[in-house]
Amino acid sequence: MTRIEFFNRLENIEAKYEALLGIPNEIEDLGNGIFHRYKNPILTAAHTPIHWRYDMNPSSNPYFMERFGINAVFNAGAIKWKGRYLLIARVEGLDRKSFFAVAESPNGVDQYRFWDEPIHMPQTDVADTNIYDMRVVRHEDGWIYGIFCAERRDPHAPNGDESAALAQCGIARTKDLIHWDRFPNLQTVSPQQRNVVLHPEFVEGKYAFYTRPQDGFIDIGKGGGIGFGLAKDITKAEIESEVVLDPKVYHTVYEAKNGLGPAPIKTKRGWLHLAHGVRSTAAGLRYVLYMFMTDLKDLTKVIHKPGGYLLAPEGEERIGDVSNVVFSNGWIADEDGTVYIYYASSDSRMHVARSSLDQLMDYVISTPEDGLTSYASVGIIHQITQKNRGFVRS
Ligand code: M1P
Repeated sequence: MTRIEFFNRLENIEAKYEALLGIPNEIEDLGNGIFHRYKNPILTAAHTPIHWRYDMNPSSNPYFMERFGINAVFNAGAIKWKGRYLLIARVEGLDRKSFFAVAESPNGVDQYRFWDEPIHMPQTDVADTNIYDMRVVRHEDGWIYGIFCAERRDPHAPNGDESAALAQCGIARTKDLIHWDRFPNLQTVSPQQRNVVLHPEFVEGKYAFYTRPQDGFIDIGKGGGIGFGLAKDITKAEIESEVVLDPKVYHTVYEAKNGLGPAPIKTKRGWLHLAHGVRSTAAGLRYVLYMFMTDLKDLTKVIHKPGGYLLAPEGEERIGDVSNVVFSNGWIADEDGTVYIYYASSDSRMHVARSSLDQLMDYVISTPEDGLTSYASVGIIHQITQKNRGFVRS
């Protein structure tokens, strides 16, 4: 490749990149009354900066080839920061290792652009192999916390088993989203923890965590459900006892397992929660999003829970590295009551849906609960139908 060809290729790649970042997003028509999806994914592997991927020097990269390829961008935490809508995304290289990187948008729905460098997350004494799925929590102690999964090979794995892993909850905090202090991983009685979330307020003067106790990396074993526990000291957090507040239930969308999404949003009626539920199908696992509300005083008491899912994979969302998955660990409740729900599809890309606090509260409070039988479902339709029969359109 000549020098001219090299720089032509660079310019073409830069032009294509800028065109991608400039595509305006459009909201879908009609929606379902609960939320509106936006049509385009907001972050993909192609959104990662060119200078992360290419060596731009013709003498060391004569073919202008990618030197560090990105496989996917997904499962992003979210926070509004200095008037901008930030995602702290899970970026996964071709080498399968994930890391965190901040991407910023002026409006929360398009023009997402990554900051100059990924986050340099410090290691603890025991090195992680992989880190992912950060929940970003503005805590009332004044810090911004990143709570994430820190994974390494299971130290007890037999020789030859190169897939047995140990998942723990990593804890780090920051004031500027650039410099992070890392603390030891959360200690609980459960051998494995993924999908751990920090509650934004102190509870009984302690740090409160939502957990997901699990016996194995893949096998739930005797664990499962969304748990809750308190830790005195965030710098060496330890939960002595966990209470399961939202268990998995037979023949529901969270039959196989579940896990909390982002930190809950406080409303006048209760804490609004977004979670993912998983069930096994003949085509593999299916991940959907669902919601519930907990009591303002007793955080372990679920007071409202609509039946079924809020959002399930649709269209191209159904296809990716791990197909038939939607997963959320970030949402932003704006000052005007708008709620942006950030979700990933099939472990491949990020999307956004728009709702409002009023809509989500109405959805959670007034949607019938899961009756747990076909008979009960028909009963709900009967009630709605009867009500409609007596209603006169004016
Ligand atoms: O592949 C789907 C998701 O699987 C895991 O979620 P869970 O722990 O509930 O099974 C996570 O590893 C998540 O990153 C991934 O999106």
